[in-house]
Amino acid sequence: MPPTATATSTNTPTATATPTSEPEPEDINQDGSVDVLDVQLCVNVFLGSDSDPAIVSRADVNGNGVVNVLDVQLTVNAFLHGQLGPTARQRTDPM
Ligand SMILES: [Ca+2]
Ligand SMILES: [Ca+2]
Repeated sequence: MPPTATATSTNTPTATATPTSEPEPEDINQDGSVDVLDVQLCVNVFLGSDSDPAIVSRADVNGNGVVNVLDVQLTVNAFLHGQLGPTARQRTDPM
């Protein structure tokens, strides 16, 4: 009696990755990446220790006219997501 070969095909459609040409809104210093420096800038504006108009306007990440803890939270989230992003996107690789 030959063993029956069970072919399990787990073909998941891969989402087309759209290249992000525009800078992320959380990239407050506009150096091309959201990192701890952007978090620091947002916190500085929130605390009132940074009054540079260009920084202040960009620190308002959600664009509601004020820089508060929500903008800091968005920047922190973008920072953490950027760190976890590349690893999370490799989960569709077959083992
Ligand atoms: Ca940055
Ligand atoms: Ca805001």
